[in-house]
Amino acid sequence: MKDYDELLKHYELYETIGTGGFAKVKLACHILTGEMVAIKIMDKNALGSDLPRVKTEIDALKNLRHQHICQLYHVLETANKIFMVLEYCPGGELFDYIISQDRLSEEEARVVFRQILSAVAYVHSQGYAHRDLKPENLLFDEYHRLKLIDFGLCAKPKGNKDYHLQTCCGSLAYAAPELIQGKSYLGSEADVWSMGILLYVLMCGYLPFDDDNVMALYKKIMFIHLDDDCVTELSVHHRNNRQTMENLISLWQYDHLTATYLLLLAKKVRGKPVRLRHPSFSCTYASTTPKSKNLSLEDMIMSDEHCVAGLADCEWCEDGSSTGVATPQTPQFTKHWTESNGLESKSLTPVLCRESANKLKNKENVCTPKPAARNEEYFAYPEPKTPVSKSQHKREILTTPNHYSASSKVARNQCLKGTPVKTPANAAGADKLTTGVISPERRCRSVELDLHQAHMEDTPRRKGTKVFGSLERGLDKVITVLTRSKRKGSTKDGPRRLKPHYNVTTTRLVNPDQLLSEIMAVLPKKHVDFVQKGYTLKCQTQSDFGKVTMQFELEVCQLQKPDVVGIRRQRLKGDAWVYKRLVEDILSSCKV
Ligand code: H91
Repeated sequence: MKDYDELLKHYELYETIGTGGFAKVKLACHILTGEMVAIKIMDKNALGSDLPRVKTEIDALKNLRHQHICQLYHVLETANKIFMVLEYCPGGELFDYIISQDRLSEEEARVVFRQILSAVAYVHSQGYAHRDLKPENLLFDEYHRLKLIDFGLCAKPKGNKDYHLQTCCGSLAYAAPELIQGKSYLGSEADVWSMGILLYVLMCGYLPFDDDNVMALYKKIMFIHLDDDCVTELSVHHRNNRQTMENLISLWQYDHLTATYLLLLAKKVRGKPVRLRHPSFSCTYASTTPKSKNLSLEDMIMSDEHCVAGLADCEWCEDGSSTGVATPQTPQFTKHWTESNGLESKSLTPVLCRESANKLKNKENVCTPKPAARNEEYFAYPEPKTPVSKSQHKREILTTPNHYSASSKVARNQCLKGTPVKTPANAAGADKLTTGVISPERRCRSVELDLHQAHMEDTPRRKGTKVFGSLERGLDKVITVLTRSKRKGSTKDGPRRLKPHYNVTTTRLVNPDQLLSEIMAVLPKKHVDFVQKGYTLKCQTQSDFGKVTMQFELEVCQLQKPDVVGIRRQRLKGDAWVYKRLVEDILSSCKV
């Protein structure tokens, strides 16, 4: 191993802790100081046309020194390899942290975003643009401080800062419109766009523009995407097919159609049903109607006659069954109200959302209130995190964030003693390799679709928002509290003992073997190939063409206080959002 000779003079090499595109990242210890480092290892022969990317990154990192940028310490080049010795960030990716919390509170988002901003402002001040800003490229150090990594796509235009770039790069979901259009653009401006996406992800826990289909995603980013619900409603209203309707709206003539589309969209944004009213429906403000003057709230509820909208936020639902809710009588009226699938609805009932009901209580307006009849489906836009929700509380009980895991601490201690760190993956069939059943159908994509469907069937979810909840919630399904006596049945060498960490999903289970077998039973059903090593399952998915699309590890571990079993999860390769969906699907499918 000539290539490693020089490196091994100065560093003790431990396990692979990650992969980044064409590189492998290993944990190591700098012998003289005893400090842990991360070493990015690249094979020059495998790099091919990507070699300039590596040079770009090295050049940039040599010029950048900032508290929120991963520090480059040492570069070694041999005949076949390039080694980059980098600051070790044991706190994991910002991406994993966000999903473990669902989303960040405004306070925490502010702390996190300020660090990103200071790193990116510094990068720009030095004449660079990062061009691949995303939560996967921000890691936490042991003090929970963020460090920006992966400068392989960064650009330093020669000459002035206003030099326009041409290369389209980075992750589509975070890419600025000018960049994906192939226009020339300013690198720093493209970074600012990505930071906007990042801020959205921090606060919402999902992407603002997201689609499985690349073309559809492209359209959304360019705002040339028309909202499906609004188009449907307008198509039904105008008795046009969707395509004709889309073409007409896309003319953007700022006529009545433009107004109706935009106002309908504005309603949707505010969480209201995407419904058009019949043109004969008056917008007269109710309090001006003489008849309404002395009516009590109850009178108003019972009287169709007085159900004059006029309220900015008067809403309607299709459920006419509620008591005391007036149903429009006019046949013509009923006929025109439609469900969003384009079919005529049977009975449509005017209802009020909470704010309107409150106004009613303040005896101002007339319309028939229905308590808090907000349609979940329409909450497609960010809701800032509120102090403590029920589910949040539940999660907090289940997971306790910690800055770095036991493994890294053990490694650090051992490094200081000069002992190589071995990551024991012992117990149940220790060191015996068990290969999972490899399904002939390895369509990762179908897994995603199934997942979506499964969740849709499970619980009504918000459209456009998270398809699934937190990993912890997924695990609620596998919660089975086993008796202590059953635990005795488990193998002699138990799973690794780990401290709570946001990459560790806590269960209420006490039997690791049972959880392990449950996960192993679920993986093939999700088209995930795996190799078992002790309590660690090394998982991967492949495309139809046999390309490895994702690699990750699931490790059943033992937690203390509470003394329960957990699952450590680690993404090694693949799209972070696809990984999130898949792992949540796996965990929520575990039935013990
Ligand atoms: N993602 C986009 O996997 C997939 C822990 C870990 C700890 C690290 C320090 C530096 C880097 C990675 C670390 C790391 C990329 C690092 C720095 C630069 C760089 C690259 C990596 C992965 C790559 C591996 C990362 C996480 C993100 C672990 N990683 N485990 N300390 O270019 Cl500048 Cl590729």
